[in-house]
Amino acid sequence: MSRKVIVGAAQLGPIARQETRRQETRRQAVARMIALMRQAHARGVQLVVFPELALTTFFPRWYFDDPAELDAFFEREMPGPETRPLFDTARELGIGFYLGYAELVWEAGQARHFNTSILVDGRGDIVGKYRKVHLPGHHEHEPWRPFQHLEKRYFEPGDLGFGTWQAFGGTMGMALCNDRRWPETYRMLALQGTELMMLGYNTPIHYPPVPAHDHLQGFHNHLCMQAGAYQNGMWVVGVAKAGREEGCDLLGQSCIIAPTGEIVAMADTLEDELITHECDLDRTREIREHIFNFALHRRPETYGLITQPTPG
Ligand code: CDT
Repeated sequence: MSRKVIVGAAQLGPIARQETRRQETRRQAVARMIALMRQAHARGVQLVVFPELALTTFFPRWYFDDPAELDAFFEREMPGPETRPLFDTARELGIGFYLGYAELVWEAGQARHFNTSILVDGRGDIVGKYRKVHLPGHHEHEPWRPFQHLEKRYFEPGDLGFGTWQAFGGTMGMALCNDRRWPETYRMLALQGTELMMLGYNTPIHYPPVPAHDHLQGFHNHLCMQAGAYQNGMWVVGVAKAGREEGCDLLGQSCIIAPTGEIVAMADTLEDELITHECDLDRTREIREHIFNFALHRRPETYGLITQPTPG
């Protein structure tokens, strides 16, 4: 059986806030994603990867003190009335997708909020769910910033760990945005055999605490994903929500990275754009059976500190 999967990275351009028309923004975003799925299908794609929080504007850039206003950005069911067309299109075209969204679940009478992604197969069934582990930003309103990054306030850290799923002829892994900057993410997935990691992101170009790094956003984006791919011998598909969204510039540069660390496809706009590549999952072996043969070369007995709480 072929171990090649044609993957599409479906970058999205900006999504407007339109706070009074909750359903409308979702419908528009979903319509744009379906157009990308149809384009992908025409190019033979089997799996489409969408960005993080792909259904709405990147709302952690604002401070909300009204819980109802905040919760309007969250999905209470998946699929729900506005997102069902994505699942119907997957079934119609026989292609799967990864989707990032804000998830609100009720447990024991408590509302819980997660930054979540799901993996949907070509029958339109959810086969995997991941909740973002590394939440960046800050807890409190910091008016000195030109925009907020309140992920730490609005989401709980993911409680599902780093999982893998047998789908699309291989072992699939998921992560979200800031997770890509942490080597532990890739290693946790690789130790479970992940062959292809999907990751959506929303990355502001301006980083208020250290603006001297603004010009390095693109470099750091590729640096961490290319290193993660190579050091763990896996395909990495990183997909942006890009462009000027509500006055905030978001990085583009969505890309597909081979297990050698090479970028094999990259978006060259800041708009809705599909890039594709035929990913041979057996290419993971070039790395995993040689330079990063974990069984042969890892020395976990010397890595204990990595799983200890951070000193200080
Ligand atoms: N969405 C997300 O995780 N964004 C962060 C921004 C930098 S930290 C404020 C990222 O790692 O790209």
